[in-house]
This record gives sequence, structure tokens and C-alpha cells, in this order.
Amino acid sequence: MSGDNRFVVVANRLPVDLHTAPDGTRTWSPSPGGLVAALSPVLENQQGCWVGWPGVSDEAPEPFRTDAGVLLHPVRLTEADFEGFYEGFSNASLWPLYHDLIVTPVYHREWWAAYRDVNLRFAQEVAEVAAEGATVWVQDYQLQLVPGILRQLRPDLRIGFFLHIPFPSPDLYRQLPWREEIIRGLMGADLIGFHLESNARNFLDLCAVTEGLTVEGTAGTRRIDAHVVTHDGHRVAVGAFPISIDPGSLGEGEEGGVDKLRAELGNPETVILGVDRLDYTKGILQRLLAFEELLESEALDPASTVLMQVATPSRERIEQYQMARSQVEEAVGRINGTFGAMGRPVVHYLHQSLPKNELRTYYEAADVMLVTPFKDGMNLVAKEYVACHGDGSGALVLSEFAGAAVELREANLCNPFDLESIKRAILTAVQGLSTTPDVMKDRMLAMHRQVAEYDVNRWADAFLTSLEETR
Ligand code: GDG
Repeated sequence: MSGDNRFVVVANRLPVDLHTAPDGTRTWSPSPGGLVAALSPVLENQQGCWVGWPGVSDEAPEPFRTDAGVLLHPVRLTEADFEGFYEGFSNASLWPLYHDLIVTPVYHREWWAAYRDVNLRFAQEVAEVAAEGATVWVQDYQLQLVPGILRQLRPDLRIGFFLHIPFPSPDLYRQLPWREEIIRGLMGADLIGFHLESNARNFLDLCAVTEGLTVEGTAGTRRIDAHVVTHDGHRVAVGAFPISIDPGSLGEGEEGGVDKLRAELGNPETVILGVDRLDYTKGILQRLLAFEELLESEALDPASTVLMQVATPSRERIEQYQMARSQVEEAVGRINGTFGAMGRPVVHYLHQSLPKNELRTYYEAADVMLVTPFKDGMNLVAKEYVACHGDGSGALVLSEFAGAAVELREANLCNPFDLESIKRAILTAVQGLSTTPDVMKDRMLAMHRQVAEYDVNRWADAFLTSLEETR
């Protein structure tokens, strides 16, 4: 059985939010995001459909069309599915493994069973809605078995897979009890995309070690050089497609918003900013410790410097996330207790999700942006900051271990495992803005050109063109 959708995106999360009015009336509304924005034109032009979980357990609204004509097709997950598949296997097994074991992954057989089961259901839903010969684009680590299952159910489909997080070295990956099953799942795709060439390499090396697969050459598509391997008689292209942002999605900055924000902060000379999901991979604690040491040594003056940290709530029921939050909040309290004054904290901390246009004002107001993950697939925050500084103002401190560091070479790079390195990068950025403003401006403008030119539409277009070329 097949549906009539020529282009299907399948992701763990459907781009919708549930709103409950004071009288209890509930409505689902499409939620904007980079991926949705990038894929909307294709989805709209091709009678597209998006398959995913609506974000609330034990219920799913009927499929509905957005105003732009995109069909949203909810997959229902029970509370138990959510715990085993999402919180368990996806976020307590795969997430730490794929981020180089920053915390120790936990492998439970029942979580794996839930992951397999939920992947099967996602694949079955896609198989029902996709038209004959349709293109299906599977997103991310939660759905790595979908390409393989889908190929069995619907060999007529053209299947792409994109991994939004890093892919670790085979030496680490080999500890996963179900490594062969995941490789087989991914190999159902016609094209597997990673952010970086190094991620693609790690995956291909793993296939060589565990399956004896060797790269047969490169398929010179128009957009990229993909590596080609054959698995069970099926040719698979593997390549790097660094994701980017939709500069337009940050909205318009509020008129006078930057001055207002800086005034609220007490008009400090230097505003430093961090914006992250509260995740242990993001290195929030380390950056606070580096900042604290710079205050202790008087390299930074608490009377003229503030750090704003926005830490968006994330995966709050998982123990490692609770620990990360306590450590961050303890450090914020300690730093303010030591270096703040009444009504004048040094660290302004929010554990909230802010509207996008407010975030834009924060980015614009920040002299120095701190992006210090231990490991990150790409890191869109770094690119968003750069996109908001088209006038060449500001400075970016960026971890060497963020995928974004491959493109944003002009940032102040640091090793997040080395506090001295983070401190050096922060100081170089703060001081550079006053001692060598022209150099700093040139560097920011070079990064801005990169982000403005290679935006998220280019990313989606490169992937989908390469996927078509595998036909
Ligand atoms: C994964 C990979 C890869 C943050 N706080 C607020 C808010 N945000 C938005 C940012 C940005 C997004 O969330 C975060 O994207 P990142 O790329 O920084 O990080 P992950 O969430 O870990 O994303 C990552 C990405 O997938 C894409 O492939 O780059 O490596 O881990 O857009 O602006 N947005 C709003 N309020 C907030 O408070 N509205």
C-alpha cells in the first residue's frame, strides 16, 4: 500500500507544539525551526509530508495540513515507548556514545527492544504515506533503523539519512552491543550524510572493521564527493554535508533592544554570552569555571564584565542532565556570591527557553560569545551569533570539538578540556576587541560571509540533489 506523498521527512519530533488555553482547549500549531524552514519549500512544492512524534505521550492528533500545505503525520508513542526509546536508548545509550563517552553510556536490552519497536512503527507509518518512488529523508540518531526497515517494506523508495550529531571512532563504537544492527539499519539508505568528513570516515572505518566493507571509490556528484560502499548488493553513498542556519529565522531585532538590554545589565563594558540546551556535552560548567578563575586572578573585572548564560531546559528526567544542571547552578551561585554585589550579579543565568527574536537581541548585545562544547555535531548557536554580527562587531570563542570549527576558522578556538585554553581564548577575545579592533572585525566579517553564503537552504539542497543523483 502506498500514499500520495512524493517527499517525506521523518524525524523523531514533529514540528508542532501543543497549546492549552486557560479554559482547557487544546490546539496544535506548527513550530518554526531551522530544519522546517529549510525543508518547507521542498515540502510545499512536492506535496510533502512530515512524519514524527507530536511531543506528548499517549496521544496523537489526526494528521493535519499546515497553512503552507505541508501534511503533518503524527506517530503515537506511549509513556513506556518514550522512556525506553527516547530517554533510554536514544539519550542515555547513543547520545553519550556518539559524543565520545563524555559520560558513560548505559546499555539496557529493554531500551534496545523499545528502540527497535519504535523504529519499526515509524518505518511502517512512512511506508503508508509515501507515494510510489517517493523520496524519504530520515533524520538523526533516534531513527537509525528506519532506512533498513523501509528498504524491506518499500524497495521503490529513494531513502536519505542525515545524522545531526557526531559519529565516533570505531574504537569507541565497537562497545555498542547492537552495532551490527545499527549499521545494517543505516545501510538501507541510498545516501548517508554527516556534518563532517571526519564523521563519514569514522563510519566507513567502522564498516570496514565490523563488516569488512571497503570503499569502492567516490561518486562525484554535482555537489559533493561521496564515498561509495556496497552492502548486501545495495550501493550506498556516504558524504559530508555541514548543516547551517536560516539567517531569516532569527527575526528582526527589536528597535533599541540592545541598548535596553545592556542598560538592564548595568551598562557593563563587556557582555559575554552563552546559549545552550542544558546538556553535559555543551561545556557550560567548564566555561563558568574559566570565567571564575579569570575573575579570581583579576584578569577580568566584575565591575565592568557580565556573563549571560541562557540554558534551555532539556531531557530533564535523565539523571546525567539533572547532575549537569546542579553543577552549573552551584557554580553560578558561587560566582555571584563571591564576585557580585546586591542587585548586580556577575553571571545572569536563565533556565528558560526564550523567543527567537529575544535571542537575537542577546546575540547582538554580546561582545563575546562562548561556545565551548566538549563535542558537538555542528553547533548552530555559533553560526547564529556570527549571522547577527554582519557589521563585524563581536568575537566568537569556539571549541575545537564543535563541528562548526571546521568552517569558522577565524574564531578564537579553544580546547574545552583545558581550562587554561578556555581562559586564554576568552581573554584574547575580550582584549582583542579593544587592542586590535580591525583584526577582530576582519575575522568576524570573514565568518559572516561564510554563514551568509552557505545557509541551511544550501545544505538541504546539496543533500537532496546528491540523493537524487544516486537514482
Ligand atoms: C543538534 C546537534 C547540530 C537554544 N536556546 C533557545 C533556542 N535555542 C536554539 C538555538 C539553536 C538550537 O536551539 C540549538 O542548536 P545547536 O546546533 O546549538 O545544538 P543541538 O540542540 O544540540 O542540535 C548540533 C544540530 O543538531 C543541527 O544539526 O548543530 O551539533 O547537537 O538554533 O538558537 N531557541 C529559542 N529559545 C531558546 O532559549 N527560541
